[in-house]
Amino acid sequence: MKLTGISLSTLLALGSIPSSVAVPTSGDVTFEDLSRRALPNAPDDYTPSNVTCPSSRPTIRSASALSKNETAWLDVRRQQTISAMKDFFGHINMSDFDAVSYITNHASNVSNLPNIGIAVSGGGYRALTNGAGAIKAFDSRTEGSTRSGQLGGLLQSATYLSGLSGGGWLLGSIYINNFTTISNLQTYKEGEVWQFQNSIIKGPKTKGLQIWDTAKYYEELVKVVAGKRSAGFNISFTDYWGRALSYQLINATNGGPSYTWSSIALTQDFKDGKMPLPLLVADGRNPGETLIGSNSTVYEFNPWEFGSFDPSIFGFAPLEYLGTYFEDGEVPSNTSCVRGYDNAGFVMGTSSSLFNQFILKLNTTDLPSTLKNIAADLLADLGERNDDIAIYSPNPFYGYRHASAAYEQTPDLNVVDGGEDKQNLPLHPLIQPDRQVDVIFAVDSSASTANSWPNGSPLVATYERSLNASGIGNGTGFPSVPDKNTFVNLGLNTRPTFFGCNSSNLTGPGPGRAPLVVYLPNYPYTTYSNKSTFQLQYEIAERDAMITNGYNVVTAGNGSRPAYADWPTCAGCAVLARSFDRTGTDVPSVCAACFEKYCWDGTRNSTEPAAYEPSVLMADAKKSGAGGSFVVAARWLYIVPVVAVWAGLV
Ligand SMILES: *[C@@H]1O[C@H](CO)[C@@H](O)[C@H](O)[C@H]1NC(C)=O
Ligand SMILES: *[C@@H]1O[C@H](CO)[C@@H](O)[C@H](O)[C@H]1NC(C)=O
Ligand SMILES: *[C@@H]1O[C@H](CO)[C@@H](O)[C@H](O)[C@H]1NC(C)=O
Ligand SMILES: *[C@@H]1O[C@H](CO)[C@@H](O)[C@H](O)[C@H]1NC(C)=O
Ligand SMILES: *[C@@H]1O[C@H](CO)[C@@H](O)[C@H](O)[C@H]1NC(C)=O
Ligand SMILES: *[C@@H]1O[C@H](CO)[C@@H](O)[C@H](O)[C@H]1NC(C)=O
Ligand SMILES: *[C@@H]1O[C@H](CO)[C@@H](O)[C@H](O)[C@H]1NC(C)=O
Ligand SMILES: *[C@@H]1O[C@H](CO)[C@@H](O)[C@H](O)[C@H]1NC(C)=O
Ligand SMILES: *[C@@H]1O[C@H](CO)[C@@H](O)[C@H](O)[C@H]1NC(C)=O
Ligand SMILES: *[C@@H]1O[C@H](CO)[C@@H](O)[C@H](O)[C@H]1NC(C)=O
Ligand SMILES: *[C@@H]1O[C@H](CO)[C@@H](O)[C@H](O)[C@H]1NC(C)=O
Ligand SMILES: CC(=O)N[C@H]1CO[C@H](CO)[C@@H](O)[C@@H]1O
Repeated sequence: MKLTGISLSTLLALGSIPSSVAVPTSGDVTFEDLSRRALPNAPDDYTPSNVTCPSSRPTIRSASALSKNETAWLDVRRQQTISAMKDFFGHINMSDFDAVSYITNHASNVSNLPNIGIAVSGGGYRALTNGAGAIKAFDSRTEGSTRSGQLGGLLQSATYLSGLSGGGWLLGSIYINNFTTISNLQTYKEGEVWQFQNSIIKGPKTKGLQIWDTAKYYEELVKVVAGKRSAGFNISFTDYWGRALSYQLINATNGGPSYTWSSIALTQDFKDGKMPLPLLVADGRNPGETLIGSNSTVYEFNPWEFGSFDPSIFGFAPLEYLGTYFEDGEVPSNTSCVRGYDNAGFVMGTSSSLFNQFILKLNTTDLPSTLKNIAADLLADLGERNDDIAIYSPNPFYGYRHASAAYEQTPDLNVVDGGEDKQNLPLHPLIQPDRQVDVIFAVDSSASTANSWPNGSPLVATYERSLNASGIGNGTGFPSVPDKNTFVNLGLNTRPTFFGCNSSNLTGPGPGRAPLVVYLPNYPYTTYSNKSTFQLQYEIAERDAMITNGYNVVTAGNGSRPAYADWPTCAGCAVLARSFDRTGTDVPSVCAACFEKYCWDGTRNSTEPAAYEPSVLMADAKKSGAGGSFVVAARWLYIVPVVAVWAGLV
């Protein structure tokens, strides 16, 4: 489909679409200049390079506190979130409780105010699109999202936004493209990002009429990765995978080989605290082991650092200087520093390295011969049991005396998909006591049931891990959650549910020291959103229908599910819950009613449930008038084929 330069409204104006069909705002295209984005600041494109170390040489630091960079940034960010929270509560109906004044009155001591985190799960493009719908609903820049009863502004109020695997692709798409909006990502045209109709296996199309030559795409992937290899770095299949992802998420023409993850910290809007702190999660495979267990190390990439709060490492390396040789936390005096290792695509590929296995096992007759040769070479080098790892070599924690022996002694780190330890929601960075997060909006697009729907599985995994308080849990706290069968039997995977309302019933360091978790499970509001994790091609209409469904997931039907008409109010109460505790404020009656309704009450039913097969909830809702975003979805599904037929493109 080629709509280059023609906006949808132009097509409509030409009269070939019935004027009774309203134009969705996201289709009213203004093609934004994509050159305004994070920084392509790597010294030599994809190849990491030796550079002179800065005068204060990079070091590995202990995880015993937040970094100085984060601490300083938080002061700036928290001022921004105060006005954002006032705006947010300005359009949330809190009945006779004046939440705006509450925020104003407590603004003199920011630590009394809510500290919000948002977590977007893994699950391939399903998780990217469903998560995108969530972010779209939470973003005050989305048209209509700040009308009464909408959740727009929650993103602006949040301190942290975490993602892993497919959720990490979403994070990268937003942050590397200068904290752009989902609406913008949806309207970028052919030759730009998010053209998921072009399979990642076959590569993007270039601008204009020419169809991208798949062979040339693979030649590029190989050539660019070869540069890194010939500079002396060990590579893994994730290098190729990260390059391929970059054509979908960063730049369709050349895959943006010089964009680094650490450059996010250098952009002015980030420094000014105008966006939440992005946290990307990956897992570590313990040295000498091939299975990823619940005690595997969880890493985070924040804009300044790469490392882990887990006792196995308990340290952080400066992200910009990843690839540098460290010994016991120092760069030896005769060694130069390395920059450019933290390529943004490589970082996103690392968090989603589960896909390595999938691609390597694709029916090989479907793969171009270039890829078959790469696969064969790599498997010969690494062995099949190493096909899903990203190699981080040299290991920045080499010789680091505070790391466990296994990590201290290994010359390279094996980093894997952030969901491989079953914690498919990136909660780990948000439950670190130092971050003092009060509430986590957890958007779960996991394929946990046989039909690829969620069933609370990532919450169970994180809860169980946190129980090992003196070991791998290392001081993290988490609300008590029930087993997966209970999630299904009680319908906790069909609607928003709060866990941890009772702040004295938590694991970890003590009362109130774990966040309230708002579980937002993928559910079929307007489309069957349980696509396969390994579906790597989405038509534009399918992509947009998924995004709209995600919008409905987090708004509980956007005002169109009568039993959940109180949802925006109750989301507001979830934001305030821990703050009420700290300020000794009586819970207003409107919130008491919300907690009564949305908090898990401790009931269990662990009987094996029948097959879970929910149906689309609002399939016939399209004629019901203005307002609900499900209406927009229905219009989209109608409009896109009409436009395509009209333009002779099908
Ligand atoms: C993508 O890369 C091409 C080639 O370097 C460049 O001309 C184009 O401006 C880039 N696009 C964006 C949106 O940055
Ligand atoms: C990023 O976006 C902001 C807000 O839209 C804009 O003011 C800024 O100029 C952009 N930054 C860059 C580097 O283009
Ligand atoms: C991090 O903080 C140090 C000072 O502690 C500063 O020199 C450095 O520029 C900061 N890094 C970034 C990316 O802001
Ligand atoms: C706000 O919610 C209350 C119920 O809590 C309801 O009675 C009232 O009509 C709502 N106000 C608006 C403006 O929606
Ligand atoms: C700010 O609030 C926190 C948390 O309630 C409290 O521990 C701290 O003492 C307060 N600081 C001041 C200066 O009042
Ligand atoms: C993880 O658990 C396994 C089995 O319980 C154990 O053998 C291994 O030593 C543990 N690894 C670490 C790093 O704790
Ligand atoms: C980078 O420096 C290291 C020594 O610090 C050296 O071994 C390596 O060959 C250099 N790489 C390149 C590409 O110059
Ligand atoms: C692989 O693909 C080919 C052609 O697409 C098909 O004929 C063959 O049956 C497939 N093999 C398997 C094992 O799926
Ligand atoms: C590459 O991997 C091997 C095997 O783990 C290791 O001995 C070597 O030091 C690594 N090379 C670099 C440059 O990290
Ligand atoms: C409180 O915690 C215990 C486990 O410590 C759990 O069994 C119980 O269900 C929890 N109750 C609620 C309401 O969360
Ligand atoms: C528990 O769940 C099972 C399976 O869904 C159901 O058949 C049963 O009625 C439930 N029991 C109760 C007490 O609700
Ligand atoms: C709270 C807690 O137990 N923190 C520990 C986490 O692990 C490091 C490294 O083992 C310890 O030093 C901390 O005390």
